[in-house]
Amino acid sequence: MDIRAFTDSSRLLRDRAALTRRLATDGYVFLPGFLPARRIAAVRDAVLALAREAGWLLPGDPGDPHPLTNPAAAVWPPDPRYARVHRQMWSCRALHALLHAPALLTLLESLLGGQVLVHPRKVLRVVHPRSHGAPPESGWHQDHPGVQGSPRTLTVWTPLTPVTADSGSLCVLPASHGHGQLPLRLSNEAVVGWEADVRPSSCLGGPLAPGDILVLGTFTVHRGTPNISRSLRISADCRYQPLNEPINEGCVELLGEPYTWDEVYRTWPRGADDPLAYYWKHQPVRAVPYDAAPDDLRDQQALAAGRAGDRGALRALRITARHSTDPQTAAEARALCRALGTPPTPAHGCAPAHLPHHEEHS
Ligand SMILES: O=C(O)CCC(=O)C(=O)O
Repeated sequence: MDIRAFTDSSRLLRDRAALTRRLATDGYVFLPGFLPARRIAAVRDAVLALAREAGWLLPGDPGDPHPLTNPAAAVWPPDPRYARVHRQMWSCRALHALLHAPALLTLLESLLGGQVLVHPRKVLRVVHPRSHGAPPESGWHQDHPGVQGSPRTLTVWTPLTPVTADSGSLCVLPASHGHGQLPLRLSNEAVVGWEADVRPSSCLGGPLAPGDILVLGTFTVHRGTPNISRSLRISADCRYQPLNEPINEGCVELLGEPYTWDEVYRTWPRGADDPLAYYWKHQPVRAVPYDAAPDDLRDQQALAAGRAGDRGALRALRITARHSTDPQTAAEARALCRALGTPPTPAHGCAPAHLPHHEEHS
């Protein structure tokens, strides 16, 4: 795959109409050094301290942004030991505060042309080296089928550790947002078992520094690439949408998680009195139920491929077996896994099929 550099749009920060036009044309804007390195370092150091405490890192300089990981301690979702550490990392107040940075809010307000709702459920991705057995990354995807809510939603993705040739990163297909929701194909190489049915020969990517941000539309096709280094790749992402448009309740509430917002806030110095705690309760938020139709379609696609003996459906079938809300569909997915010679145990890194953005290396 030919990987070309993102176009630097910093010059357009002085001309917000031109920046908005560029986003509309390219489906993304890249703004190097937009966030203060000091704030990024504070989040990264907090995450790395928890990784160190959990034994995920080999002994070394605590200030090193690329500490080596400890292969002997490698655990993945759905292992509860992974979930416990990731939850502590994700709960860090500094992570949530970073994604509410005033400069970001001003930028998003100008790109969206009005008041912005910051999605409460932020995403922290801690991607372990592939060589230690880490699960696959998100394949090519659009955020909209999982995120739902406003079709004008924008994603901000920002690296907390330097992105190098080996760390892997976010790759983007420019101008891929203009055809609405794309069909999906089954893929054992994508964490959720499916990816957008695209076969690009080139994409945008390459080295990024902490503080750089990528802003993507919710239909812009992108993917995570493998971490072939020996350290963690850590990044954060968050979605922003017009305040007056509906939001999927799964992007607000911690649905499917074994913990509550109250428990998260208990770890913050000011607890639920923190101005960021339940901030959305003071806004006119219109939360709507998640629409499971895209998942049902994917489950049926996986079952049909499984019945036809397609081993390319295995990851999707294991995810369907674990997450389908229809017991008959889940039972058939289990039976098909066995028939294809694989136990229907949860695929490592497996996550709700519909939420590539909450995938669990996240
Ligand atoms: O950071 C990654 O590895 C993938 C990010 C992603 O897929 C997303 O933001 O939707």
